[in-house]
Amino acid sequence: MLLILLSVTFLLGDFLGEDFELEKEELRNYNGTELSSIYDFRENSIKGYQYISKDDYELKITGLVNNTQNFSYNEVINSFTSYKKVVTLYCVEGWEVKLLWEGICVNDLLDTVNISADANTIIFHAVDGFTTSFPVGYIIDNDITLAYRMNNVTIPPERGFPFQLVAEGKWGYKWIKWVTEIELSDNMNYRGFWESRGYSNDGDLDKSYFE
Ligand SMILES: Nc1nc2c(c(=O)[nH]1)N[C@H]1C(S)=C(S)[C@@H](COP(=O)(O)O)O[C@H]1N2
Ligand SMILES: [Mo]
Repeated sequence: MLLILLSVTFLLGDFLGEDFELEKEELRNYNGTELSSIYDFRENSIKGYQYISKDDYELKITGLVNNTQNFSYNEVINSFTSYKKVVTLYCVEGWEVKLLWEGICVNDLLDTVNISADANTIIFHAVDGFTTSFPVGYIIDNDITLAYRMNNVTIPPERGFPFQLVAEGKWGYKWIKWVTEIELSDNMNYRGFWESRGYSNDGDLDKSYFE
């Protein structure tokens, strides 16, 4: 019986790819704080779910940098210190999720490329063509993280595997999922997907999301 169970688990593991830890349940409480479930969200992505293969994945750091970088998934996960934090994501559609995020600090990634002095904007690109941008200072001064786990499990494909930006203090449309590229730019007027459709460029939670 045990053997059958074990082999079924292995087969399932193979089928799903080892990224999605079957054996681990998501955490619903962290240090006394109740968390939402990672399944509590509405699918409203611009092109639906994206399924990124861990083996082919590359995170590129490009633009106004002295040396560009290409990291594999494992390089990102294993080369940098990881941080954990409970943060709530608020979508402009009126729903929210409070989750435990775990990821690396974007600063640590930027340290590897040596940003040019004239870079003032960071544009994040995703596999579905979605983009969003921030002043360099926002990312650096707030120690913004790029998450690869939520509620103690690997971020599932539907929620942005391999990485989602934890854009604290910003509306959900700044929390880019399925991130593939971080571009340093001097274009302070760059506008991302929703920002070029009338949503505020800074996306600050304490202000209206319309401009
Ligand atoms: N690549 C990409 N990232 C995206 C989006 C998208 O359509 N594509 N939608 C954004 C919006 S509007 C919200 S509210 C959040 C939702 O994140 P969640 O699925 O983790 O709740 O993802 C953001 N990141
Ligand atoms: Mo959203």
